[in-house]
Amino acid sequence: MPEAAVHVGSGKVRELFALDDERLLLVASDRISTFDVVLSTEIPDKGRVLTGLSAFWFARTKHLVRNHLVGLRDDGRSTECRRLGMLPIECVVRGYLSGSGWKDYRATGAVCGHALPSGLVESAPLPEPIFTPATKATTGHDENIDRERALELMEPDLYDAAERASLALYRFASDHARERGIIIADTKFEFGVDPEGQLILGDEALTPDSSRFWPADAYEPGGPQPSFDKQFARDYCERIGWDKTYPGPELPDDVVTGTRARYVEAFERLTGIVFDDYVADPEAVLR
Ligand code: PZK
Repeated sequence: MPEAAVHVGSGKVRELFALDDERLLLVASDRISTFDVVLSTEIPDKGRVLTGLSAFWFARTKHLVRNHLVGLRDDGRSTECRRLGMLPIECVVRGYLSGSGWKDYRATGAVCGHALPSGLVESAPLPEPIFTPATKATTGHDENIDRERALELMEPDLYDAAERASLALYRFASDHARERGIIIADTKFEFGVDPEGQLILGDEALTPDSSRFWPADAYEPGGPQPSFDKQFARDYCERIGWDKTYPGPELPDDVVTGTRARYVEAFERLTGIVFDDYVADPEAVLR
């Protein structure tokens, strides 16, 4: 008999369990957060979409960097992974100017020590993707930092390896996504090291929860862009005048259905796999 899984952590919409000393189980729920609040209404299959997408990218980027994936459970929402020592920074790559990157640029003309050309507008493409690390906040928002600040927390060789791997992963995935009508504006990776000190990609990767996915056909720099997956839910929240404090509103059925369809559409476009085929056999994304 295998030992029972021990709960070791909670994210906003995910749970983490220890299977043994070497392995963890990452479980993605159907919860959704908008404007930083987790809503009481779930989006059916959202956890499966994110788990399947992440596993798809892990399988296709092994040539760029090793990753923690051991296997997918039959439920399609649970990932068995290697237990790592996690790095103390979030590894963010930005190809477009949005979110805190846009805020920092507007205030200082730079993002995380990267001086940028003047005159860029909100959501503009950057001349080339930039690595913009952030601290891991336990409460509130992550803080953008530069290389020097990051090196107060970790070894330069490991930082440089994480930067190189992050940029390579972003270039690979953003090219793949752009050919399928999705702009990955930015994305966040979490790396760890194995007992041999090797850099390993962990967490979820290149999902709509860890990235900004924009529909390419609506892309119009000069302002904020619609989110590929969450825009129906965000529009509804704006329409009813919610003040964006806890608790959030319940979502009506048409908003739930529309949001679910967008998650499934992102999955099918990016993986080329019919979502029902993934549900029938999650390992379809690994082949
Ligand atoms: C790890 N998190 C974040 C995610 C949560 C918390 N392979 C790994 N080894 C060791 N630690 C982690 C991982 C991974 N992935 C990830 N915290 C620790 C997190 C989801 C739910 F509660």
